[in-house]
Amino acid sequence: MKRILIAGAGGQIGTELTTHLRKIYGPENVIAADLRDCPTLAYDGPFEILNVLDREAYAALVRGYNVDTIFNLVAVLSATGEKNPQGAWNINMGALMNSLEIAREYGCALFTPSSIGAFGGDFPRDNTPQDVVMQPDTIYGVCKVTGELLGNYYHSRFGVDTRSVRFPGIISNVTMPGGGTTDYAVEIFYEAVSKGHYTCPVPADVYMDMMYMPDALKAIVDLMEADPQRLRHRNSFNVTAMSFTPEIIAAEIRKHIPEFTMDYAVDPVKEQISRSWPNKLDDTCAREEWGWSPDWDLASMVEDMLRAVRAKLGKDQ
Ligand code: AKB
Repeated sequence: MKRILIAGAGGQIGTELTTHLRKIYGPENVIAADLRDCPTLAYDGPFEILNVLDREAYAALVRGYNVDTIFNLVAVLSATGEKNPQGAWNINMGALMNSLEIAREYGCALFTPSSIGAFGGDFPRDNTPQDVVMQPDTIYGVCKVTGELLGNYYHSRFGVDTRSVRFPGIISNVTMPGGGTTDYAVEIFYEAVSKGHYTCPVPADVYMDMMYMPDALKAIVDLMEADPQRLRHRNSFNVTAMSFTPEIIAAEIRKHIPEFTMDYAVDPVKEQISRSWPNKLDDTCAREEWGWSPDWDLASMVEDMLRAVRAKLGKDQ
């Protein structure tokens, strides 16, 4: 990776990935692009307004900056996708097809995240294997499975260096996630610090895989820098760092904020989605093929999130 374009850089992963990659590869070599203006991303490196559905404009950026690696982070997430499935398909698949075609034409490597949302149907919920039948119940999942297949197809058919991980819920304290089923695991910190109370939209007993942002950034860089000879899989690797229910994360927060309370107003869409996903992934293939290993567990993540959110909300005195 020498000249990098991050499409959808203004989102939850993109804002922190831009900063992270600029530290490693040099600010001038990481071009952030988003549909909306993002002044913080323009501060220390190139930023461009880009509608990824406009293939000509997208290709012109790749040509103009002599890009060799594309990160396609444009996605309508699981819960929002169910409000307008056709719109979600058009955006998610339009962004992916343009990214694949441009990567093919200009010889770029391409990273597009997949998700635990790619799973669904009848599959082992515990220690979900890397290779299993995937029959997702959401349009988001349908897009992710299609994206995985297309990524592998473009690799085998055209030799495009496509790579991907199936991200769990990403927990971070810089940019809020939006429209996902796992968003509760971020919102809970802001509500715990500001109000001491959270009303959770996901049922108390549902386990989902989660990961703290520093591990997500590490996974992306380690996979993209991995020796291709070692990769038996490409699109997409199971990765996880922790798995918990709303009750378990609330109990962990209570170790730091004993008066914290939580009740439930379960969103039926989020309930149905979350119950259709794995409880916990088996990420052995990622560990064996490119050395994946997370640094953060539930206890260390909660401690660090509370410190960061308290500072952000001015509640750290
Ligand atoms: C969502 O909840 O839709 C995302 C995801 C797990 O892909 N955070």
